[in-house]
Amino acid sequence: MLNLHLEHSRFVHMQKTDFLKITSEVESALVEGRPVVALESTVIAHGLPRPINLETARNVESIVREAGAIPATIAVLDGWLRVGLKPEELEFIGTSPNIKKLSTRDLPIALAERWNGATTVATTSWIADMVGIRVFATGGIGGVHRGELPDVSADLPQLARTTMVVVCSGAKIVLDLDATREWLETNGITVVGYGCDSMPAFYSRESHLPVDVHVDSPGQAALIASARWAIGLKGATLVTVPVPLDAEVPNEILTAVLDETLREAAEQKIMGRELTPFLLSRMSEHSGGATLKANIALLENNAWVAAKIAVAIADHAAAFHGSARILVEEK
Ligand code: PSU
Ligand code: MN
Repeated sequence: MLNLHLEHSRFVHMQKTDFLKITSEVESALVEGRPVVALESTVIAHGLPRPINLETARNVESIVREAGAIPATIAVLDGWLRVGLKPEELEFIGTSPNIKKLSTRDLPIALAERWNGATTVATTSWIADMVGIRVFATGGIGGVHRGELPDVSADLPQLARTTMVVVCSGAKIVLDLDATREWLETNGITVVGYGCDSMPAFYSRESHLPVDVHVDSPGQAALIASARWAIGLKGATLVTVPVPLDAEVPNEILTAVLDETLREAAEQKIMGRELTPFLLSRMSEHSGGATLKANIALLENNAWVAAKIAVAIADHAAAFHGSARILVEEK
């Protein structure tokens, strides 16, 4: 009894710094208010085939740098929340067969049990928010899956809890896009179309679903996000960017491979955390690599846009502070 009590009180006093390691490069950028872009690791470990996964992860980091920001790839290594990875650590995530896919519910277990794991959109945005990173680039967010069970990605509630700019190409066609769009609206997540009027559908540049606003520059997106921070409104600013034109998957190919892929998942009873990686890899096989090409192109493009938004936020931070629009009515 006594032991248990002592153990308990020790754990109660644990803090986030007991579990968190940030590279000095990312930390000094954050301290000095320079632009940083968070990147997820599930796409590296489970979203893309090898060896193009590692190549893409490296390219995405370089693109963020070229655009003027510091990349902070996030993962869990040996039970540590890691913000910013060394090249050999990135390689480990991209090549080791024992990297778990960690969503929100898994995070405490991963820390306590000292796992190695890749972070999803949900966990990456949570960790990024905790350390004060404001912009996060990914491929596509999770959403409401099709099918009978209401399988809703933890990405959605996490986006509602953290005030982060999340740059993505919408949700994947394998999801129930209408239900996903409704969920975002209900939960107060602002959907920004970056050069588009409809919400992109990952492999497709367009969908029948509206965005809340069309912007044409990183500065416009940055201003919308900053307004959100200024008033303390929780939830993400979801900046949706269409896949580059030359990598878009034609509709005929998409509809053909989609039916086949969803049927396979149902037949093989693929569920839970396996479902999204399964759907992505089967679609790529059925489309002769067309969806994979699109996936890589949009990841790289989103990294560029995210970095430019991070730069705009950093450039204007001082100005926003100085000119906050608090109107005091005069008598
Ligand atoms: N989109 C991709 N590749 C991916 C994912 C999304 O193009 O690998 C990953 C992201 O990490 C996202 C996760 O958070 O899939 C969603 O999985 P689930 O539906 O199990 O929540
Ligand atoms: Mn799920």
